Amino acid sequence: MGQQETGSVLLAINGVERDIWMHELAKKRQVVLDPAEAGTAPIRYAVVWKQQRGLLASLPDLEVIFSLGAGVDHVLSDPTLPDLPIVRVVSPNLTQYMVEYVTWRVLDHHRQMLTYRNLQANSEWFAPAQPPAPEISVGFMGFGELGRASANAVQSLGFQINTWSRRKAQADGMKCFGGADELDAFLNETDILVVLLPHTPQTTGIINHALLSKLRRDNALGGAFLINAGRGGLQKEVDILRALDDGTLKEASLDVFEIEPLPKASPLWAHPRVFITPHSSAVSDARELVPAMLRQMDQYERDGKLQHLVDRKAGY
Ligand code: NDP
Ligand code: OXD
Repeated sequence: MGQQETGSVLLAINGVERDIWMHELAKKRQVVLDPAEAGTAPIRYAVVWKQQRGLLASLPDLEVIFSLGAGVDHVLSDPTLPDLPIVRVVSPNLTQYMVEYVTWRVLDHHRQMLTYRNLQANSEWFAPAQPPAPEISVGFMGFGELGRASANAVQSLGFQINTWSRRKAQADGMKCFGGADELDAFLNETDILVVLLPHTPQTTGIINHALLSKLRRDNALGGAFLINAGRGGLQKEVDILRALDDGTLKEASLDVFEIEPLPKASPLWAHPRVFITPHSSAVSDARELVPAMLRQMDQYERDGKLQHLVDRKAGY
């Protein structure tokens, strides 16, 4: 097939190192960073992360949009977005990274890392009581690709698992809740809350003080914990700070923020019971993801089929 038929790929990624994506895509396709560079070759595909508003609508030959991430709020927030299929990331590496992050944060809170740090700082030889994992429940808000894999890993360590999703799920040995009607029951039985929801109009600001106050605090760890690796738009940071300071929350691990990078002036940075990572819980690796995108382009050209499509109506 000539270039005229296969067309070009527009790489429209912002806030991410471009060279590696360019390098990997260029192994098989003509790649352009600006539509003007495509010449007469139609731009049939776009690989995007936080693309410029209006850019995709200006491409008359565009057929498929590939998101650089698992989340697609950064694509869908463009009000001029053309009505085309959007492929999101579902990949073993990304899932593995998230499983590791969630397991790390759950164990860190469960094994009282902050308490030990403080004891060490004071050269104190003291072992605080350690509740066993089966006495602690970890609740997953969002039980999709990442939530399910992370919950399986945490379950294998012996914790009780609760899940909450839009449609009630089924999973061996886990207590599954679904929809708005069952949210309070899910929270009331959860000690450590792990948030792996997408950011949609329905989930914006869902992690607020009222929600956090429904978590179980009279548990073996003496308080409730929050781990958010979903999106910053899910959380109200003033509410998280208030919840930490009034005893509603004991500790929080946050990987995502309302504004990223997290502004230097944010009080979250210095809070002694907040653990911050810079949106790095699960990273998109071009060396794994680009071959998968290229395979999808080839498949699409053979039979029109695509995998991991976003449900535009549901918003994820
Ligand atoms: P999936 O689409 O596979 O799963 C999403 C889950 O959220 C599903 O269980 C879905 O319910 C549930 N959900 C969606 N909307 C609602 C709602 N209104 N009420 C209740 N449940 C809802 O996504 P992934 O697991 O692949 O990824 C989840 C998110 O993780 C991404 O959208 C992204 O924002 C974030 N992410 C963050 C990364 C980071 O580095 N911090 C890296 C990768 C992803 P149902 O099962 O019924 O469809
Ligand atoms: C993603 C992310 O959505 O990295 O994949 O945030």
